[in-house]
Amino acid sequence: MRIGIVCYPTFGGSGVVATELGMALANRGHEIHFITYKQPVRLALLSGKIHFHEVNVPEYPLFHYQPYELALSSKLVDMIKLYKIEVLHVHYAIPHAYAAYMAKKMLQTQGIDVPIVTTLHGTDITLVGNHPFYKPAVTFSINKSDVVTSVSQSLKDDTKRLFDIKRKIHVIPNFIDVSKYSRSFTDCQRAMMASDNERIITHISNFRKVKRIPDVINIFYGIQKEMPAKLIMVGEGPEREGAEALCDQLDIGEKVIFLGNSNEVDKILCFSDLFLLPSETESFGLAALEAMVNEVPVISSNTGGIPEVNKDGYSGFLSNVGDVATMTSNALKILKDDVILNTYKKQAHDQARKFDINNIVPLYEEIYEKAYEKI
Ligand code: GMT
Repeated sequence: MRIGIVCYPTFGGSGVVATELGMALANRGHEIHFITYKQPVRLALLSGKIHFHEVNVPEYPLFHYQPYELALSSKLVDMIKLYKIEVLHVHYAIPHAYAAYMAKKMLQTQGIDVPIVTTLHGTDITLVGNHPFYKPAVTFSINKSDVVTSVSQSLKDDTKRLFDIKRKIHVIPNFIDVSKYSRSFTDCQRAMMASDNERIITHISNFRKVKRIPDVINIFYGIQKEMPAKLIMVGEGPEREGAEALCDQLDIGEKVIFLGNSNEVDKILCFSDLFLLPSETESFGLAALEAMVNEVPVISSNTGGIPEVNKDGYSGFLSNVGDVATMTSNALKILKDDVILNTYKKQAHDQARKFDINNIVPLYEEIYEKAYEKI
């Protein structure tokens, strides 16, 4: 099929899922058109099967806010016509589902009908979309999508609870390419980060409030009191500065490495012993899944969709949001000896295998066919 994909091209999970999905679909013979304001960060290679079309928003001084939705919907109209795109898949409802609906209506006036598949990712529902300033438009555009999917059962329940949605919501969990990850990864440069006797703890996120970055630091503070350890913090965001200050205050600055954004998280996860994800809310927790496939057990909160991914006492442990003491003691339980650690590492990988790309991508293909037939 010829499939258009709209997403945020940055480091967020929704953009990563959209990009990995597009690349997997191209490998399965589909023609993929990414339509977004920048080339997605994980999109390494363009080819005959993968195209990228940039949405430009010219600056005009009259506008206090430049109208991205307008530019996007116009670009969608042009690209759908030019490349005969058969299905449009938008990731993250705001403003993508809205712009897609506008494009669809414009195309209908020209006798073209293109189905819209909207995938809800999390904050578009639980944080941003739920704001009264956006809610009517978000509700409208979800209801106007031809097919709606969500990345977890928990997000589906939240959507039904928070919005008046008439559409059926299909749960299609996020996925991982298990074959890409293996411990035989030849470039695993552990020695660069820590000495042999140190445990390596990792956190990867966009450092927003919802990630509870101070909890990450405080859990690590408890760990390093009991055993030699390093904390690797990957990502950028508004909480980073405060996190650095907290490390300084706790006098653990030497043991915490802030790496900034990385495109190659597997190169960091390959030498990590434990992953921390104490988020306030998380519709899925793709970062945890990426850790698990790299044999890194996860200490997480038990909120949102995380329990659908991380299994308590198997791939790691889950506790209530903010329960730093339990998270710390569970982390120590896993880290205290090599035999236990290796058992959890293996179990984390086994759990991640359930989300293998080969099981999930065909579910999207079925959805596209259904959406196309509906038109
Ligand atoms: O976590 C974020 O703040 C980024 C956000 C995004 O839209 O990229 O992530 C959301 O979508 C990911 C992919 O489906 C999920 O794995 C994350 O759990 C979800 N984040 C939240 O719900 C906070």
